[in-house]
Amino acid sequence: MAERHLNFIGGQWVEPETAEYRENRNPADCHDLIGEWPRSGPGDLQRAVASAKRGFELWRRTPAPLRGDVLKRTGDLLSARKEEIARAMTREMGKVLAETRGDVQEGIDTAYYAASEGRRLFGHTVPSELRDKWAMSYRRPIGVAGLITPFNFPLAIPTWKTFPALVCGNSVIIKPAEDVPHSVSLLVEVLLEAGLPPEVIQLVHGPGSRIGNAIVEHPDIPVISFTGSTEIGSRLGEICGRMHKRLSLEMGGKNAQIVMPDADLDLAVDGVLWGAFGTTGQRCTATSRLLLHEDVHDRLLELLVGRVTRLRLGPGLDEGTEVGPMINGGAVAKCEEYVGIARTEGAEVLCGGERPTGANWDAGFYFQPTVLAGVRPGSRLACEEIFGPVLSVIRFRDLDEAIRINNEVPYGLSSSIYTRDVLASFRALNELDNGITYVNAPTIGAEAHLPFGGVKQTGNGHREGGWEVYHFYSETKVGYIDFSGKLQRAQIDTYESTPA
Ligand code: UN1
Repeated sequence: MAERHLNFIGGQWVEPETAEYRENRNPADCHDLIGEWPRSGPGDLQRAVASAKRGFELWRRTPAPLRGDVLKRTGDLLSARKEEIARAMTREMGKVLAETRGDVQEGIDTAYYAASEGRRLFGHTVPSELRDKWAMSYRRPIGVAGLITPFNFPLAIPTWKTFPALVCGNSVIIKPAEDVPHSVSLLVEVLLEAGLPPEVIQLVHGPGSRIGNAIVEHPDIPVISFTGSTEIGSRLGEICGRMHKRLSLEMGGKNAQIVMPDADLDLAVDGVLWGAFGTTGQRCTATSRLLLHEDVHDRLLELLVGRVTRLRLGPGLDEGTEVGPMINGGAVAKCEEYVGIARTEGAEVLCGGERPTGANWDAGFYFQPTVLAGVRPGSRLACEEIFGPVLSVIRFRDLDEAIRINNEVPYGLSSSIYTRDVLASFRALNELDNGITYVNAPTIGAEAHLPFGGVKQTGNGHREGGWEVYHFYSETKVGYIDFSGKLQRAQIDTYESTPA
């Protein structure tokens, strides 16, 4: 019988009220049953909210540097358990071990940044226009934060949201993607061991349609952070707009790598291999369009296809594997569907395009790394997010055209340009409509201490990571202190009482 895992609600590990559980299986081998996790019901969330409100009352009064100390210990514990957590993550999510180690490292980096932010959380002190009066802004916690996290970074993305929310003094209810419940269960274990008061965190497993929605609809959860599809993000936006909630959305991408004629082509090939096929293409930041200048188009494709066909597909736990399985059958089917669309749109399948078949592959959710050439700007393939190892190649004539093609999609997360021309690099930084642009590096690989996010349909103006996220999880308050001992009226007495 599979091991049953629990929710963490009200300071304890508890069964869901529904008594329903969902199997968590290894996407590299469906016969490998990892365990069963709750499919919670509305009553579970209700109890989580009641407890998180108690947790908030305690935590908001804990000095921020002490809140930071909990995150420091969390970073230490994640470091000590890095290998174990990485293995558990690869087993449930599929990506290769080097990447899940990186995923844990991103959590560690986020923890140490958050720990030190507990000693900053800066406000401003500014002069008042009146005599003997001070004016300052400072930051207050908001309340219970509802965090809804995706499958592709099973630990890092939950830490991007949880750690800043906690350092700012909020309590947290987290609902991880149903395909990867184990990683967040381990994270909650670590936070508790690090000394987080139990009611400050609640973990409620379950379907997005049930628990995710209930979190967003709940009147006592004033701040929501969601990473996932643009379609769901739009629905959450409507609900949060109606309820006047603060909402951070991190959604789709259709990220392009541009290769100029003067680029180091070997470096550009290394970049696109990692950007397009790392994490089996399942990153919001994945390279899904390769824009090639006509002078290097054929040469680069020749180099690229040679390398792609040699990529080693296999279980992420095998050290030799370069590309792991996808998360589930639906993700594989979507890749197949887009290869079909490519054919009807007149693109050419240069390599891949299918699931590998045979005894080695049937138990896992594999799809071959795929390169599609002759993709037309504006076509479905060029504009829609696939979230898999499928790369669309587009030819361009000059930088103006490359910039136009980059910008004519609904998304705007990351972009990249390979060139040795300093003028072209800066024009790209200036004119590509994305939240992140890389020069001579792939579209993936954001670092934890810089703001992360995108423009257009990718986001709603907020950023995760770095210093900006701390503004999202705190409310700015202003204090005026008048020590003149008399009534001073702003705007009116300002000039009256002050000789010019
Ligand atoms: C995501 O793609 O969903 O920049 C997050 C990167 C990683 C995070 C990606 N640090 O690729």
